[in-house]
Amino acid sequence: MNRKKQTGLYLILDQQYTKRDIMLIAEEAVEAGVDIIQYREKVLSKKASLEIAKKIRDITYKAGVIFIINDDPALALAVDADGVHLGQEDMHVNIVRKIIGKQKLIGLSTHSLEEVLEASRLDVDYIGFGPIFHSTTKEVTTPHGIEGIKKVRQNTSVPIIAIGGISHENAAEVMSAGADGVAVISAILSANDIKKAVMEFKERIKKSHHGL
Ligand code: TZP
Ligand code: MG
Repeated sequence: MNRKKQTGLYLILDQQYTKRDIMLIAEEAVEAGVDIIQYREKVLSKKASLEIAKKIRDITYKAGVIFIINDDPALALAVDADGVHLGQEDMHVNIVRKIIGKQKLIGLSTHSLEEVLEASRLDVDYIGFGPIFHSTTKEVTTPHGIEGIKKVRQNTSVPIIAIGGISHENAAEVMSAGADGVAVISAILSANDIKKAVMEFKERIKKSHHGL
């Protein structure tokens, strides 16, 4: 399952953003057809996050859903996740590649065309690009908008996962502008019905010109 194509709906699970158990959210999201799940943990101990990561690995593995660990190559190896997601302030891609090997995915967050160009020269499997719109989850400066995605698309052949304020209403437009996937936090974590929210995203993505 490693290094398979990173496209579609990318859900970021971070317990900080919901009162509900993220393992239960993972189960529902997987049942509803999410394509990629990232586990992001900035509070818990390594020991506690290992237990959660193991469970989400189990849930995603059975369903063939790509599982990415945020910013922790050791944890990714420990649970045999499909890859690691890195921010600009995290360990360098080349070092992480040495640690996790050739078979696993590396994603890198970018926030400007310059960072996208830099990332495109590295051994990354996808880039996160954003914020596209204003986000209530993360304080953002100036969002790049649809025009920003188009510009980035013209300048890289690396798969682009768009992030920041992605909703049911704008997901298709984001994909049609050239994104390969959309990364979502609040539009799914704050939904009353997780399955319904995931399925609605999948429908909208399918209807985009990108035609997944
Ligand atoms: N990076 C740029 S915006 C953002 C991150 C992690 C938050 C995205 O969350 P939401 O709730 O989908 O806008
Ligand atoms: Mg990080």
